[in-house]
Amino acid sequence: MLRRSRVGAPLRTVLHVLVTLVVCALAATPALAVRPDDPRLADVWAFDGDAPMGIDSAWDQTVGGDVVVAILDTGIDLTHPDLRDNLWTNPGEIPGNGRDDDGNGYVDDVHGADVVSGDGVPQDDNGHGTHVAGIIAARGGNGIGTAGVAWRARIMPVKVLDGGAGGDTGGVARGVDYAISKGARIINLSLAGNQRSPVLDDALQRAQDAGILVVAAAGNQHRDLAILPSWPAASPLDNVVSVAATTVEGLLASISSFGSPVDLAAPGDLILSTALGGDYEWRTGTSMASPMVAGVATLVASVAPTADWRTLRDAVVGGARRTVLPIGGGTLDAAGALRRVIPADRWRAPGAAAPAPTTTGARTTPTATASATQERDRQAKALAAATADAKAEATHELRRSRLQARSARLARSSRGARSRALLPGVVPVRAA
Ligand SMILES: [Ca+2]
Ligand SMILES: [Ca+2]
Ligand SMILES: [Ca+2]
Repeated sequence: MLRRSRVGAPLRTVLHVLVTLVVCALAATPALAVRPDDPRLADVWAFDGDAPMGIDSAWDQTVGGDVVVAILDTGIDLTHPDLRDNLWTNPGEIPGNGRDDDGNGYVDDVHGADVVSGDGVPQDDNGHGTHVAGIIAARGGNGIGTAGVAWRARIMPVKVLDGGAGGDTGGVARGVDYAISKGARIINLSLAGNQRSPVLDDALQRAQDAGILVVAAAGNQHRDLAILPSWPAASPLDNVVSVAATTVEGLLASISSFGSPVDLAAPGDLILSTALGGDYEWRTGTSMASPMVAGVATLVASVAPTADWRTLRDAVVGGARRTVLPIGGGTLDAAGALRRVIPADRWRAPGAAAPAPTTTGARTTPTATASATQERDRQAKALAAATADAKAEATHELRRSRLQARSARLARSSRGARSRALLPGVVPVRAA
């Protein structure tokens, strides 16, 4: 007894010191790595250090947490190795039992829904939504491909556009309601139409009432939205943030719409992201700029768990860089956005968060970046030329089979198709 007590006391002291040391070490070591090791991350110019959009400093603070971001698009490639681990899961649905367990009208909608076909499988048959999803939340730090802006966030794919990347505002409105009902905090709309739609207006109002921020592409018609608006980019609702696209030089992309209704500009020219079949590809458009902003809003939401669209909007718009571009607001700055919600004494300084930089490629000077981009541009164009014929053939074939299927559907139910086309307040939209 006495002997055990004599030995036990110093042991307890040693253990106490060890535990204290471990606790102190844990407290001093931030939980997150700064820069993920994904091999193709160096090919995403928007994430090349802090210069394009402040991403490195942002990743020192957060990488997205469990925030749910809804992507209303052509669906996503549900088996893509760089997306599947970040998929949102519907807690109310038992997978694969052929039943609509949560009674929302979609059977087995385990990872999102297809509101075009009315089923629970938002599989992408176009590629647009898969690319957009990768920009927001391709899985970072998994040793494959790229990383998204918020690379540990939760993706909720909602298919509102068909295989030809077209749709109507009735479908988009159903997608918005799905996202509201399933707890998304941010909705990305990389789509636009030329006509305003009361049906979509009402849905966006419901999103505002639910506290959701909606990020919308300005459109690719290179026009002044103050004169010729596109929708929902020009929506007067304050929870709708519209986004123009910029190039690596910080200029407005030649296709991008602009004007005072546009709230932000973000990288949208030759962006590398996820593609169908587990692949990667470069795309250009305001469709690529919108998810950059949605991703940053997701980062903000992850450090402000109770914030609604007001705080998220204030962060992305108020934290933007001043610009001379012809838009209503500034250019996207992920670090600037986070500084609006993280107090200065809790801001992690560069380099303080990780023992050593994990950058896979050397940092490039602006000149080197420009020439690297020209090279990438050349490569992308060469690739595009080489595959254009095959794609045209495939598109033709797809269009033909789709037309046949459509004719068959119309023949089966002409009354249903006609009544859908005549729904009041519904107008066409397209991927942007
Ligand atoms: Ca269901
Ligand atoms: Ca089920
Ligand atoms: Ca990855």
